[in-house]
Amino acid sequence: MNPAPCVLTIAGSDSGAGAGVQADASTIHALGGYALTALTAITAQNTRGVQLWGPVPARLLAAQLQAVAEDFPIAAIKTGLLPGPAAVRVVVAALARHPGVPLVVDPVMGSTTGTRFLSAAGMRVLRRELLPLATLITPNWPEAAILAGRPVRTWAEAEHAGRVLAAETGGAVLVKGGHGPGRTCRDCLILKDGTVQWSSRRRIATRNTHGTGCVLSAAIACKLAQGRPLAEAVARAAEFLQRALLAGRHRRLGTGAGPAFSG
Ligand code: PXL
Repeated sequence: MNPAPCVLTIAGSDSGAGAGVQADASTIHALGGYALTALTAITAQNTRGVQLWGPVPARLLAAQLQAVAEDFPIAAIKTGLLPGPAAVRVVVAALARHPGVPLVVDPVMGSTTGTRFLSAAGMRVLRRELLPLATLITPNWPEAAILAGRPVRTWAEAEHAGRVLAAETGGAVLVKGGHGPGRTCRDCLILKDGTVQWSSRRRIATRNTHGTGCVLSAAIACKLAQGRPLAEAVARAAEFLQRALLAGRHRRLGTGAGPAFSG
């Protein structure tokens, strides 16, 4: 049997384990990968929101990235919460050790409950230095609007923002449709060559949506590590998330927004 491919997640800790590195690691293991983790920040959090959070010192983040790089064959990488310019720069420097390894960047800016994680300065560095290295960027509507510098209020505007971002970064962009209106969730994938692929799925009525973006980007990274081409990796990851949301839709874990994937 082939060994599980190593997938590195560079992300924040969620003590409630619905999002962040905990969601990434459970997703990667569920999909047959082996999760390596480099923590960027720690949040004191439950299903009701973030109580307190803080960044991991840049030196400690750099040391985690070096430790895993020295000892494991890393087949794909994803980034989630990056708390500021120093963390982004450390990640960019570490990526030089992994040429040709697929990189999924989930441009996490804050929590749905309103805590802001990435500073304006961090955002500038992310845009200039990290996004151009990404195989795929996975913004939701608010993130796509901020990164593309234009409003995203309709499906057409979502595609437009995605095209702008793809042109600017030279990589592929998945504008996720979870924030859109109606009974279907429509994701827009813009490939490197400018090809646009829309995919629609039934929106699942559930309060358990915490960590959807983390689960999706981790699943995409895992599928890429397993050798799937990008569009297929995205489709299979979205199917995994859909099944997880469906399976957990009535579960009550915590009193607020429960985890999107709970095993
Ligand atoms: O879903 C974005 C996100 C990512 N990472 C961590 C988080 C959150 C949202 O709350 O807490 C650690």
